Amino acid sequence: MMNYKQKLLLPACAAFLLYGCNSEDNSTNADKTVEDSKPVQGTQTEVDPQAQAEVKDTAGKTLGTVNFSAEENSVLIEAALEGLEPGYHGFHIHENAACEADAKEGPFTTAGGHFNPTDEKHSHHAGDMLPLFAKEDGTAKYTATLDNMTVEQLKQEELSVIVHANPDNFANIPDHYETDGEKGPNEDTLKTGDAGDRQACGIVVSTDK
Ligand SMILES: [Cu+2]
Repeated sequence: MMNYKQKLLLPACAAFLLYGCNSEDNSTNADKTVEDSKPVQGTQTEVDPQAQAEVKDTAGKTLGTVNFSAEENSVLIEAALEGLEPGYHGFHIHENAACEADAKEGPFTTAGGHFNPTDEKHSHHAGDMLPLFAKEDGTAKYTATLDNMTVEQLKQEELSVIVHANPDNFANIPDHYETDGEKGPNEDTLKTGDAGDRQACGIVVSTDK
């Protein structure tokens, strides 16, 4: 298992992988990120995720990578993305390994619904994750630890990661809201969290050689 210091360094290294190792992107901002995230005492801890997803937008541009690492009884999820609209974005694991920007029903719709092997309502789906927050400059750094999914599922179930246009309401619609006489969250909200269009997608792949 990872020691304490390695855990601390992981987010910095995720950013390093995105900005530092990709020699095509050498903007001032990227340089600053590398400078800020220098490992202490010259140690070079490598991120060692068991699964990852390269997230691309509807134009096929890579926005960054989402890494999944096993922790004790949970999954550490780390992402460094750019090119997003500032603000909160719904962020989920979806049930199909398909990221078709030109899908008939709309971009990335072939990724299907949220990964939900136990047939739960939204906010209890295995694929429900904390929202992604993009800063004014469109970058997002993300670290979360969840136990509603496992690394084995992420490696084996042929899944994808979706970044939505809107925030996820986690179906938290109090009963004083009604739609067509129905109090609280309606069926659609219980499926999707009303997170809206699918703006970016990445197929989850195992990093096993
Ligand atoms: Cu989603």
